[in-house]
Amino acid sequence: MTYVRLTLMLGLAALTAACNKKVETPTAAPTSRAMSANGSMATEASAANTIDARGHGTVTAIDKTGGMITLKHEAIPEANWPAMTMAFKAAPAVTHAVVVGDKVTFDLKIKGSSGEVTSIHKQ
Ligand SMILES: [Cu+2]
Repeated sequence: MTYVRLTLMLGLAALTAACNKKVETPTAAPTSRAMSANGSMATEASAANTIDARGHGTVTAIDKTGGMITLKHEAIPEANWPAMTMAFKAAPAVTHAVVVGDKVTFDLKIKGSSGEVTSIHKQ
């Protein structure tokens, strides 16, 4: 019984670790450091409210099963973000609407240092 419980807990821990890993993709990590160094994103975002913003950029990666899209985007003044490449949460309607390499205009809901692409259009 104890053994089963322990295995379950370890399994959950592994799952959680995998989840965290997914959020902090290799592309997102260096950019968020750049943002903190810049000072703008962290301070602006820790206000905890959601910011609606529009961005322009290029699709560099799509993870349809994980519901993520990576965009090399231009500066987003609404969020005080410099130009960067980062991963965003995205619903299937977004991840299926474009392909890697597309130049796009997108709408964002930004919370903290992460965001979700709520709609996307090829430029
Ligand atoms: Cu960004």
